[in-house]
Amino acid sequence: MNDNANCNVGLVGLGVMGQNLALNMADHGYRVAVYNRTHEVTEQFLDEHRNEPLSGTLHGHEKLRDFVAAIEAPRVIVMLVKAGRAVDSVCEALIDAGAQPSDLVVDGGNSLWTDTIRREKGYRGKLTFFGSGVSGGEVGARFGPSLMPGGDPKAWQTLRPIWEAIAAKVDPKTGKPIERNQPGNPVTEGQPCTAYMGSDGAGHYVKMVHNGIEYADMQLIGEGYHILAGGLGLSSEKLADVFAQWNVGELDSYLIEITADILRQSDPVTGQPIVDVILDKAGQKGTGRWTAANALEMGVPAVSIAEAVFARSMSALKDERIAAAKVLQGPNADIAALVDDADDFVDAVRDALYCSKICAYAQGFQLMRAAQQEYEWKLDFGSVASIWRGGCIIRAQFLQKITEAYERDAALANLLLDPYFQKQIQDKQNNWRRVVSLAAHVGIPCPAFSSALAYYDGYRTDRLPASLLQAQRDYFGAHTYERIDQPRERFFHLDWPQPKPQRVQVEA
Ligand code: 2AM
Repeated sequence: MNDNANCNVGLVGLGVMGQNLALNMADHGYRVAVYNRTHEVTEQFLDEHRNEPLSGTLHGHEKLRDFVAAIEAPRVIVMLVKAGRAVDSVCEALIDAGAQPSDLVVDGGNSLWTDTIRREKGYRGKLTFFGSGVSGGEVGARFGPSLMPGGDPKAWQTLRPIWEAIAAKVDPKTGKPIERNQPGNPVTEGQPCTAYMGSDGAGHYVKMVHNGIEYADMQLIGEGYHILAGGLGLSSEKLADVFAQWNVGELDSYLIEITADILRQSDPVTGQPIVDVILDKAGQKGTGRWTAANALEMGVPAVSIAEAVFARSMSALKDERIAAAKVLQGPNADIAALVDDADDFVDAVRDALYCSKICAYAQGFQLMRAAQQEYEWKLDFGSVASIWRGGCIIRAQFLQKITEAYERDAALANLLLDPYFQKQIQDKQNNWRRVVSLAAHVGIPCPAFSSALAYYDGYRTDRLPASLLQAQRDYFGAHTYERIDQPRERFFHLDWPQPKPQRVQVEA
């Protein structure tokens, strides 16, 4: 035990997320040792927050060895560095600087879950590596993120008091987040938005799926906006009111709320709505792509999540789209001319958005269900939904409904089968179908709306044309098929009549 060791937690990596997480911990009374590779960043950080009303304290260190020595053993060191190589270099450096096998090193970055699995094993005997998803952006990190921890269950017991203190809090009954956005007076009541997800990479996996769902959520909002702005011709100002209204119903969520704010915002340069001057080219950092790739890998039809990723890729082809728009013709039809009652159509788009959102979440949960079998995790889906109710980007009232669905039936095969969600889609599907068909009719792309509808229809169809597909596979490749009148896993092959010889073109 080092006599100078008087910090109860350490934080490495003072990017925006790291800084805010350190402040959040100090806000909750922790004495936080901080370290950043580039020391000026540490100095500047401490300088900027010298007068912040924190009940705990922040202590900067230039040398990693001093940083490690300043933390009470067994140590808890939270790391927020760029995902990838940096995580390993920090771990190696911490080991060199005196970190012990019992010291807990928590990777709070967006690491690939398979890297976390590898690291958790690989660092055993040198340090206790632990992964945690952190969601909520800068403000979440500062005033209460949603935290998705995964790793050794004993290590979780060590981390738990810190994670529960700094996580967002929700009212346990209503699931509504307890808002906080000022330093000092941290929220201590309410249910923390963190829970143990499972061993090794489970936390980072759940965080990745969270981000995949976030991609879908954002794309769905974008499509609703496109249909109403580009199709119905509503102004941004009117649309801001529409989204604000939606935010008091079942769509009540952070992303809908900020969409209303964004649509109300004008460009300081031109005075036009800011959405009209922003280039329509979406960026992506990779977690959505990982989710879609993993869905493909595991054979889970997470179609709306994948379409949301592809929609960003399509948007990125800006120059090609400009060129194609000049030559490729669409239909000569107009939503405004086809809709009698604009308010009624706005409601239909809201319903289409809600139904599609249910499907996107159903897909995300299906994916986690498949992953838990693959990786032998025991994910508690009710708990996953409950910790997403506050703090994170996809926080929404809707997550209370998902929490309740898994409380009703923890082994629910698909969210669509829960009575509440069944009824929602039953009541709203006519509007959903109307919006998707109208969009197709006038040529407005809505890949997430329509793939969600295809997902719903596919999932509820007991006999799909895959029988024909299997016949084709057996015809050209003897891939065999199962029969409806025989037990499963018994495979048959038909000696198909030989294909007719190809017609030979005879020169005249
Ligand atoms: P820096 O200020 O020295 O660049 C987010 O990028 C954070 O990750 C920053 O605090 C950054 O430190 C840190 N970081 C990135 N790569 C790193 C590495 N290889 N080793 C240590 N810290 C790193």
